[in-house]
Amino acid sequence: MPNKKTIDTISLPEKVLLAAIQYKNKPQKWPISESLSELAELARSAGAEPLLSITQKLNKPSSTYLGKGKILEIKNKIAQNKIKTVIVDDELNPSQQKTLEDKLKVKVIDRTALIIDVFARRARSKEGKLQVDLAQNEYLLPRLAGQWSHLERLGGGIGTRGPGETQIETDRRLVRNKLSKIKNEIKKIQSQRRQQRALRQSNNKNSIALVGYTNAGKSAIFNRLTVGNVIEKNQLFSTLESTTRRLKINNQHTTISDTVGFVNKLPPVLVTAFKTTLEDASEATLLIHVIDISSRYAIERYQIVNDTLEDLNIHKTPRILLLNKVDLLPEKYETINFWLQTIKENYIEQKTVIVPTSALTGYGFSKLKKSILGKIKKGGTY
Ligand SMILES: Nc1nc2c(ncn2[C@@H]2O[C@H](COP(=O)(O)OP(=O)(O)OP(=O)(O)O)[C@@H](O)[C@H]2O)c(=O)[nH]1
Ligand SMILES: [Mg+2]
Repeated sequence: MPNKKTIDTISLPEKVLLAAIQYKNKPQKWPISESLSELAELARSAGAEPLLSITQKLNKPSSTYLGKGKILEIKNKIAQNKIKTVIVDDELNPSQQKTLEDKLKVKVIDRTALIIDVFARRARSKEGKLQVDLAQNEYLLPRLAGQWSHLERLGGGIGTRGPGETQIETDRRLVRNKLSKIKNEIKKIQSQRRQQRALRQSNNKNSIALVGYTNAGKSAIFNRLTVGNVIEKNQLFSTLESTTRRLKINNQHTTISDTVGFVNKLPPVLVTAFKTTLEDASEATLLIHVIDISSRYAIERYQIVNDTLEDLNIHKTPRILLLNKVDLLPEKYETINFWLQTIKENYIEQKTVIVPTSALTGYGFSKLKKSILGKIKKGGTY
């Protein structure tokens, strides 16, 4: 029989409520239900138990993110369901977050902090941990200022000087010092990585990177192509650090890198912090964009990845599109043809090579290898 002490020390998942705005005038990538179910998945990945979700139709977020009535409704739900934390589906500014916490009397986390938290849980290597640390501190810095901004806004005077300001300055200085230390360490790792890459490039001029939405199957494709052993798991952000292996197809040599996945509203602080890791994609001469074709929102995710590649300024790198997980499609061939047609007609340039694959069964891999060879030859640099 476990004694009471043992029971007390078992940490139960934190019960959370999810809140989102359904924007009336802003076109959204997908229905609010899908955005919320992704937020719930992220929350579960961070060890929380999403119990309820609440949405409100608004033109834009208010100074308290949601309207007064909704906040009252949330307050009641918090009391009824012993909710410990509210997670909102957008990035909050520091004052919105503070006001919401004051009103709700529970912790309020935004989508950005949640994604950073998931990354923090997944980071294993020194590089991964440093990059997450960088993102966390970059996220914190403006919010430290925000914590005191209500005093600053009062325009000084009694009660707004002294400890408050000194505290902000001390906190800011500490965070800035930490940031510069992390950046220096990252620079060292970056220069080692660059040397390794330069060495690889001196042996052969071509390199491939797998890119795509998180959980699309990049690592599974990588493992099957290279007999690699990177983690492939049915969870968001399994891969944080990129891995590069040699790839030999019909006596042609190249290298291939597995990279970190993307997600809707990927926080810019993470994109910046993961620049070193993403360099393998930036430097690649061929991108293999992996799409989970079994997802209802495959097209939307494809577009989100495209937008992120554009942000990284690598959208013009030659590309092969993989329609992965075809084994999960109900009527395989008909659905593949439908997709091929839809994508070709609406979304991509006609000359883009599209290959349906299954990393599970190996379907499409000989076509994939041929396509890689085709790109290698066409590219001329290979
Ligand atoms: N049925 C099926 N499952 C697949 C296929 N490819 C990958 N999976 C599964 O999908 C899940 C995610 O695969 P990963 O390879 O980890 O995905 P990823 O794109 O690397 O994900 P992150 O590293 O999190 O960005 C795993 O459970 C895989 O086994 C496929 O072709 N068919
Ligand atoms: Mg992966």
